[in-house]
Amino acid sequence: MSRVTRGFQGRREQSADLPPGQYLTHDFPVLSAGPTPRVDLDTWQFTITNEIGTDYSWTWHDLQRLPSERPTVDIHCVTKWSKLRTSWEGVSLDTLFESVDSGADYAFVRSYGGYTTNLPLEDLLDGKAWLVHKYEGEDLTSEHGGPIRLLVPHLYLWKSAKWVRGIQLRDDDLPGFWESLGYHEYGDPWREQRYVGD
Ligand SMILES: Nc1nc2c(c(=O)[nH]1)N[C@H]1C(S)=C(S)[C@@H](COP(=O)(O)O)O[C@H]1N2
Ligand SMILES: [Mo]
Repeated sequence: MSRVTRGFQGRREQSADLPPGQYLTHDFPVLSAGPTPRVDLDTWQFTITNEIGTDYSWTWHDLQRLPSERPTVDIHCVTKWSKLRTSWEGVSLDTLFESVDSGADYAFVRSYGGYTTNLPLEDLLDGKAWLVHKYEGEDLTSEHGGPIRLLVPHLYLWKSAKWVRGIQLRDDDLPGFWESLGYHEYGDPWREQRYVGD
């Protein structure tokens, strides 16, 4: 299934597609808080842990057997660049969560390399988030989070954890890396929720 966000209908005023304070870029900047970790697909695992500690894990082989989607979405970085109509390929989080038993409200996302970010669980569901391994038809490069990253395009891009390795489901919210350093806990670009208090 292909998903298309606003901006699909031909050419239009760029400003109408851009959240407040954002500018359009055509290249793809790399923003990483640390070195790029080496992630080997042969040993890659993605694990969802529910609030009572049950683990649900997928290998790369498992992931490849699941239905794949090709979302075309706009992405917005808190450092003010946006890219419109980026295309990706991967597995919807809805597909993974079909087998997960949880009543938790919050998700704490962990990456290989130690990066973390948090968001309400509902922001990962209902067609809003994917584990992606291709960008514009090519394997996702390691600096952009390859082999596999999270994509949550309706929130600022710091929520889209590169080199993602798992999600811990929690009854209480726990701030991730940037959220602990003053970024907004939710990060809606359309409400310009960049920093705490925005
Ligand atoms: N693991 C990890 N994921 C991460 C980051 C990071 O430093 N480490 N940076 C975040 C931030 S702040 C942004 S803007 C985007 C940048 O993605 P890009 O480098 O592919 O543009 O990744 C997000 N995901
Ligand atoms: Mo960012």
